Amino acid sequence: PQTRYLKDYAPPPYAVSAIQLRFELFEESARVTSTLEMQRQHRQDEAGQTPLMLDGHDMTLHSVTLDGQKLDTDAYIVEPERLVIANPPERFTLEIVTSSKPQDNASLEGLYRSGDMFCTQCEAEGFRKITYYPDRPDVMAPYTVTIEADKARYPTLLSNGNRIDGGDLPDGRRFAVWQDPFPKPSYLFALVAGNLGCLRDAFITQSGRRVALELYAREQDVAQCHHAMAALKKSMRWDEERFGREYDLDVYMIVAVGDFNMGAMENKGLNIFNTKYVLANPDTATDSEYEGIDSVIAHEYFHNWSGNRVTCRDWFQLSLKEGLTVFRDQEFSSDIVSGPVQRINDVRVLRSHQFPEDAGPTAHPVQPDSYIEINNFYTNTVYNKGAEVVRMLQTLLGRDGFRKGLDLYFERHDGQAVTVEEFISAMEAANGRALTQFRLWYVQAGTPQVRAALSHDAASQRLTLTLRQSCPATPGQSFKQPFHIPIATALLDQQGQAIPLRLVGESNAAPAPTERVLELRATEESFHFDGVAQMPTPSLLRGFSAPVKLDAQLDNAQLAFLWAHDSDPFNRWESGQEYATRVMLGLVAARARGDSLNLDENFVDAFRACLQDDALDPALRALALTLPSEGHLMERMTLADPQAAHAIRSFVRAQLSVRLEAELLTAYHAFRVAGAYRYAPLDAGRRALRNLCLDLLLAGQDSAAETLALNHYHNADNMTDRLAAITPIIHGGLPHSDKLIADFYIHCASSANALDKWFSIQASAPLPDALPRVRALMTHQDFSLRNPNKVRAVIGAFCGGNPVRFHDASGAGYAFLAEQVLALDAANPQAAARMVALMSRWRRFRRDLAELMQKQLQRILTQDKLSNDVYEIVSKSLN
Ligand code: DPP
Ligand code: ZN
Repeated sequence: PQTRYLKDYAPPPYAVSAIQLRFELFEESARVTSTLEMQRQHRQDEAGQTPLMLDGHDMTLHSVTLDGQKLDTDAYIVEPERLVIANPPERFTLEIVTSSKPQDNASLEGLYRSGDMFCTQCEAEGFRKITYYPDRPDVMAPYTVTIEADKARYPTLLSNGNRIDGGDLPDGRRFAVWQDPFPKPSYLFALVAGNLGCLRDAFITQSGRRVALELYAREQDVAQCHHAMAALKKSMRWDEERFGREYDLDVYMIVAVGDFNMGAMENKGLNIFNTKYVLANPDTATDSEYEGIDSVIAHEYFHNWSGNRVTCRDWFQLSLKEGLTVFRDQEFSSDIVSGPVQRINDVRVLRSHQFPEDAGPTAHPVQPDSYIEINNFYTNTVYNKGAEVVRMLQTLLGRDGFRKGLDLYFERHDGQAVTVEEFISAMEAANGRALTQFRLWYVQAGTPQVRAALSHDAASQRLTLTLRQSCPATPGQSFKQPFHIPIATALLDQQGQAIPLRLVGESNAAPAPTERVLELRATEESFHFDGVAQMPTPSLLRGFSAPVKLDAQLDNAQLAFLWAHDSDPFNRWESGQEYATRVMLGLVAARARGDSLNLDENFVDAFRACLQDDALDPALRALALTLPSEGHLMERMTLADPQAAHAIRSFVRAQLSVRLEAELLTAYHAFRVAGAYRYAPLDAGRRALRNLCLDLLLAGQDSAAETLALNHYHNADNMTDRLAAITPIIHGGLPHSDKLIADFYIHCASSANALDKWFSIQASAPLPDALPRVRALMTHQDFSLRNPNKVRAVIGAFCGGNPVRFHDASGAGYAFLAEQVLALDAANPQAAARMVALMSRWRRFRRDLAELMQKQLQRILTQDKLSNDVYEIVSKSLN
């Protein structure tokens, strides 16, 4: 496989000024006629020739016609991945006829079938499976698309832009013509043909234009589209109000598709969504899935500006659109849910997925400089760390400065395909501020570490805060330059009040702020504050102002103090997590020594105080009382030991259950939500806290608690509560487990999304017979290896969400994963690569486990016909 490098970028030799596509869809094949208006941009080789190279594969080529002349087969070369015409004229019209078999396309890339419908997925390089084309984002063209299909089976025919024609054809067929006036790269092309129901609404933009909103799904699923429709309207209004961005076409369409590799896709005017992020009703979706719909609908909508109007020059710039758009959707969710809750959840995702990636063999910068398979770079680094980098810009420039920079970026580059550099330049120009050192966040991989030390001089009432940064080596980058790191800082007195922060030398004419963003640029810097009477408790990196690992050198008493008193809600949560982590790591060490285990009374007291702190909103309290995950504990061990992490987390849960039984029971009853279920953030917060109490009550494994959970289950009128009630029963292997699995199936049977939860709750149960159960689930009639949601619900839930059983010392879990990766790879390489990545950090584990994982990775690598996707992940992992 070939590696591609950012440094090799060259502009496209030919531009496309217009493309017309005609799709003739049949049950056995799809025939595509593409007509391209092309112009040479420059001369290339010494002979003055500029060969035209069009990307394409997995198709049958029927004819090539240049300026009306059908070419002989010796006038062009067909290679496995491209079509080459040696020296076409300066301007020409090229017609290419190809066909493919969508019904056999299991890669879910290009044109494929999902159930009874035809649909497409072109990002990143799927368009080349549809027709021969310069399939790169810096080739932009206006599209006119004609779709012809059987009228009875496919009455709904959709593509990007506006529908300009349509009608009946002979032989019971029908056609529709779509025109997208906005030039776009091929990755934003989309087509859908099916027999679909539609939920319709409308939106009036800030300038008074009416936009038709259409959500398409199978007829029986249309009733589940209302939440998504509301989310779309909220997103459209929000982007106008916060960023001044208005929608541009007359129609905005979303289609829900059951078989989809990603969450959703922002095709111009015609988003295609995984059903998981569109369909919801109280019986099928949990509170957090309702939130997920809000954020993914917003994300794809926001791409219309950050991605579509201004797109990427090449795929090394992927974070230009993804990091920025994730930041935008996080800000949206923060406004509609709760700022602190959203921030904590975003940081949890970053820490549990991106930090490990940044510390492993596939670590790469936010702007990667090479790749083998671009599909492997839709990563937490590009998305979530990319969003953190954009957020730091907002922190450094202020909200207004950031907005000015973004306005200038859109103004300068509307209709263009650009790079990260253009984005930073616009921020600089709009703010009159150089961001030279800041650019390192895009090109250096790895999570920086920051160590903080305080010293206080009572005589001069001066406090010195010293910050020191470092960054571990990552593949290909052994040495790192210091980053430009914003550190939001407060100092708390003994009552938890933030004291004024006056830097030495500052005038005291105006009152000093109680929170400041300190900018760490050198390897080590000290900041001196005047007028500090006593040694304060530092509250650093407030709101997680930078994606770094902070060691503030606090002791447990200080952590408990911040957990109870910090006025920054993020740091309250953070301090509780850090305190719990330390207590648990202490127990891991005790267990290793063979000592008896004892959960510190101070920790139990602090936990109780948080549970009973009615000043803390229930959603935040639920987060603050959620113990760090087994994965988080493993990250903090020298060598990860899944068995130890599981044993200790279970021990702490069981201790809390017994020692706080009365308090948990009181809270459980106090946070009942009155009335019938509806999704609303405040209700969701109460449910989260109540269900956390229930979960802890069951960790003690007594039968009274099981009865409580059974009642909770039977009284539930929604998926959130049902799942909360049965998870601890099924995961604990309690007496009613099997009966509940059978009963829950009946609740889920009519919805694929609900069934995913029925599968994953079993696959993630940390019981001794987990693997045989998983194998049995894979033979269930509702399971299919061809459906990515099911693969995630079973294989993903076991290998990624059940560490103690996946990492069984026998190695059976690893052998199972390798077997599934190979089975998947033949059909859907993207899905296979995602799964195999679960073993990529094998070196982090206990020696015996590491060796077993390594063996399986080696076994995979010896297979012939491995996809580039899997090859890249496995070879990098073994390096
Ligand atoms: N579906 C992906 C996203 O929206 C790719 N653009 O992030
Ligand atoms: Zn995106």
